[in-house]
Amino acid sequence: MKFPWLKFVVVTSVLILSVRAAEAELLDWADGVHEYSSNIQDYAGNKMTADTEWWLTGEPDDFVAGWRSNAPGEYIVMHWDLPLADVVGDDLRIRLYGGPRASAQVLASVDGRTFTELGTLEGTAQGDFVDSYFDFAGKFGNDAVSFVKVLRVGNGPNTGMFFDAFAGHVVPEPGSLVLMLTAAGLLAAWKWRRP
Ligand SMILES: [Ca+2]
Ligand SMILES: [Ca+2]
Repeated sequence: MKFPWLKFVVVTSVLILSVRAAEAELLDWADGVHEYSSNIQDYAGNKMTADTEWWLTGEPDDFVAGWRSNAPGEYIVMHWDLPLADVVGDDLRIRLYGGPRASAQVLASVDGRTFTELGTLEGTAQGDFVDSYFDFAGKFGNDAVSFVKVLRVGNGPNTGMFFDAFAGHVVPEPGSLVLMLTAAGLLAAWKWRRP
């Protein structure tokens, strides 16, 4: 082949584009708010209602809802229409900010009734959003998660916590898997025939 570097560039580009497309396709932002305590509000103090649950659903947009200091037992339960996959590594991403002494439990559920703890959230530097990640591995057997709950632990001064968005991964459809395997197979065959 006259331009071996060209083949390298093409193969690498196709692989990077395939992986990017697969990642974008597999990320799944929460579809609804299933349940929440009575005092959940935005940063300006407006209580969340059925009309403003979009503060928490969908992609990150800097619109938030959560709790301020001195309101114990606050919680939010998010819901996904399609069950979430237990992929290799972390499965759940939560974007939030919180006071320096804030903390919360993160739990997940298959049916919205029985919840299993995944880990804890801590406060962040003042006003800074952070992404926290959690793994479903070994917690739900073959059952898929459709509900995620954040439950306030820290209460008192500097324990406010506000959430922007929640994401999991869609269970990959057989069709997209076949497509990716076919692409990988074609690339391998091309490399084999034209060393
Ligand atoms: Ca996992
Ligand atoms: Ca938001």
